[in-house]
Amino acid sequence: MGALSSMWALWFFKNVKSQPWQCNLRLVTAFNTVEDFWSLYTHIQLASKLSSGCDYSLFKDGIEPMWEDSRNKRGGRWLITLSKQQRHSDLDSLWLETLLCLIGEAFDEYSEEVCGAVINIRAKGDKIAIWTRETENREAVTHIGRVYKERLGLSSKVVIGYQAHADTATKSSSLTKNKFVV
Ligand code: MGP
Repeated sequence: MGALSSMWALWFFKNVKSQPWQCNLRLVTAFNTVEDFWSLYTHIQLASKLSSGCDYSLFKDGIEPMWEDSRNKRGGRWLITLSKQQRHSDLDSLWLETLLCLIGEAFDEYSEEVCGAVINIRAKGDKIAIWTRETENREAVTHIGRVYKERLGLSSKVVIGYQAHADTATKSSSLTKNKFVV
């Protein structure tokens, strides 16, 4: 079996508006081998087939996919925002590449800064993000951003931003300021 460096947990979120956000979040399963990753990936719905309001999250085992977790609360995310059209053309391949970056620990000595990744299926435009532990670790954050952008094959003309969860959680408008861009 191809052992992974970390144990990973897949979570599913389904928006039931009558319930508090955290009650809609469910742990699906955890795995730590390449084979178990692929059998899970081929068994579940493609992200593009989920209904609006749903999320998948893949996080290191023991880290809950929420701002409040002690391993997330000082951190932030590299956010990829997609157009509505990209759900059909790009979403599934960008998400799979994101998952492979995570389980393959693609960020060199900074992979330990990675907490997980989230995909939000939304009518207004889907989002994919990698969450990291500590916004103040500038070198780690920017390295992860540069590698991630390259792995996704994004053009150098595309700019992606990193936002602190503390800012996202307290924002009053729909725009959170970027702490870093690559
Ligand atoms: P969202 O699901 O991350 O994005 O947050 P969406 O639906 O695109 O909305 P937008 O505001 O980014 O345009 C939606 C809402 O879910 C947030 O405003 C919070 O109320 C709640 N929520 C999301 N996250 C990731 C968390 C979290 O980590 N903790 C808590 N307590 N609530 C969260």
